[in-house]
Amino acid sequence: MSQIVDAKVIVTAPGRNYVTLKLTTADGVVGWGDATLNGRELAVASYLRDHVCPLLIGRDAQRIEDTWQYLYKGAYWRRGPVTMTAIAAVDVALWDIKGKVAGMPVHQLLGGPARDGVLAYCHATGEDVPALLDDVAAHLEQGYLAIRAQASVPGVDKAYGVPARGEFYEPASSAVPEEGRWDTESYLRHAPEVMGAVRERFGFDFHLLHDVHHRLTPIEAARLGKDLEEHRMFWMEDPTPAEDQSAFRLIRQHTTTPVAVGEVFNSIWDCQQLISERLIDYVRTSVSHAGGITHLRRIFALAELHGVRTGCHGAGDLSPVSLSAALHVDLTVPNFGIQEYMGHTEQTAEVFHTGYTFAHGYLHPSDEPGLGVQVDEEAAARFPYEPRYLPVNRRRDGSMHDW
Ligand code: KDG
Ligand code: MG
Repeated sequence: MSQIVDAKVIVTAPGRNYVTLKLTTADGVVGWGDATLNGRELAVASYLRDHVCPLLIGRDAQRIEDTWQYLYKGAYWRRGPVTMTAIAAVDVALWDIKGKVAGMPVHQLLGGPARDGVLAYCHATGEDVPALLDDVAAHLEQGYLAIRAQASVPGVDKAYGVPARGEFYEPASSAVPEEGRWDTESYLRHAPEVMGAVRERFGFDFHLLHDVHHRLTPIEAARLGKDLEEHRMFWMEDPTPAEDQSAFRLIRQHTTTPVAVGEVFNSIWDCQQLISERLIDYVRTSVSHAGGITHLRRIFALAELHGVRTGCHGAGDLSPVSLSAALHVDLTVPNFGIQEYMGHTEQTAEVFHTGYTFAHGYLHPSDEPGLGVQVDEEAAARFPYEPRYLPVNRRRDGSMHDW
């Protein structure tokens, strides 16, 4: 028995807000978990501080599954992003502790590597097509084998995924949500042209991905999927709002462009129909928003049964603790597909010290015991929390649209 003697929540903003859970055992072993929920950070911090941390003191740190069930079933109010992000932070911190106690990296505890490296996709962006093509060229030069391409859309201000030239993309940028304009018809005309320009210039010897970010109706998404077929996409991500699982059947009936969804999912119940009816090709749930390593593996096992592959969300608002944990899982699951790798800012790296590496298109988790990540608490204290919200979108007539 290795008792948890301390549970501490750290809120810090090195470049952006992150919530981190630190668990300490009676033997002095420390485990880290990511509890960041973009734009709703303090809700998870409070859930942990006020309702979870007091329950952890005195529990056996080795009993990961039991603690997961205790927090999930014990809350009575099940699922939801706040609850599942909090449970994820505890779960990941306990896997970190178990690895450190065993003297093994977490991927060894999960069965050991099932592949040599984790295929990663990066983000290439441009305010116009020539700028995007320059960015794709730069990423190919860096060795990436898979690239997500996003460009500005005529008539749409602040297109998703496109930063100002030379800046790191950070959509949660202001103390009240910024408002953008959205134009579906313009996007549907423009997006296939952009992907065509990328293929025309660079050919087909790398994977090309695109994120629709939940903005289309099923029939619009079906049309986009058909228009993208000639460009042989690796996937079309989040074509429609993700909570409507049966919408994906309509998309499926019309196009062979592979479909990925899942970054807003927080439990297996969000994707049960999508997976069991084979309505998607990739499930993109994350370690930190879907109940931690324990629950993510359950989702991925269900996906394996139905021929669906994985594609862990890895945006910058998931902390390096979360990315480290995802890489350990990615290395071990048989139905792994791809891992998003957006990277983090230099300020973030001052607080989170990681051991994962990138080479020739593949990420490699750390071989240190546990997750292989350290959090510098003194550095964290230098970056106080600031309220930052994700933007919202309005259509031309002023009505709300999905962001
Ligand atoms: O917090 C929201 C981001 O994580 C999301 O907008 C990023 O869509 C995203 C992606 O695919 O990385
Ligand atoms: Mg996305």
